[in-house]
Amino acid sequence: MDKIFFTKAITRLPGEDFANGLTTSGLGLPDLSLAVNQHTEYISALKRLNIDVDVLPPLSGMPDACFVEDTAIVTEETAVITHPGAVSRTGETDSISAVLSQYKSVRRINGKGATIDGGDVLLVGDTFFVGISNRTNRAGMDEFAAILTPYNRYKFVPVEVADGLHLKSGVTQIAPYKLFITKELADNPAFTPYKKVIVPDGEEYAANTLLINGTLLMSGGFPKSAQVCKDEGCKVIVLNMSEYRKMDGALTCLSLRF
Ligand code: CIR
Repeated sequence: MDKIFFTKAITRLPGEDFANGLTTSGLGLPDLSLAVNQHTEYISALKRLNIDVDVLPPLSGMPDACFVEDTAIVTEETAVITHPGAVSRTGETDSISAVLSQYKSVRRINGKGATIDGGDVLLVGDTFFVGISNRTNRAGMDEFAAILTPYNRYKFVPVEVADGLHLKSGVTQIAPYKLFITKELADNPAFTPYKKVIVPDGEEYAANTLLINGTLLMSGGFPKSAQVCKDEGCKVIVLNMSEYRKMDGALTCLSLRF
């Protein structure tokens, strides 16, 4: 989820079975020791930005569990434990629920057939954009909205996700109310009220950025995207995400922030 100032992040190391996770990338098998190094760099970057980081151990038998973002949506008021849309990932949530309950009151998506992944949930101001994707359905969005509606604060806007795994594979916030967004999503009227910076052709993976305490984390290997964001006035840190990309993961997936 995507407010802009945070003090805390929860991450989880990739485990021995990381290469057995779900992927559509066709980029080959990830190298675990390189993935662990990239994870260390990610955590260092968060710490440099004044975030206190919890690093959880790998979850045995759950190769996608390092992508913690999908298991919860953490707001100022509460933590909503998701029901991930991939069956192989539903077992990841109990452990995250136990960790988050140290910090927040915890609610759970548990309606029949309701699925939602955190990667489909983008908060801009007080508006939650929820990707309706292969992982997140309307029942999941409706249950999520019902949990937060009593706080009388948020709007909920569905966005059909035609390309990419999650909504945030194609759009993230690079400055308050300013979106870095693929050409395809930019046409969606849901985003009309915002300033839109278009991801350069061929660099779509770079759309997933992470704005933390005034600094923008971006994936390495996408120089045009980094330049475009710098030209927009962003202070950019580039991180190598190659091994996570092989498993369809990106910057936001690797942490829960609050
Ligand atoms: C999956 O397919 O679920 C994982 N291999 C990648 C999840 C990436 N998560 C994210 O973008 N929030």
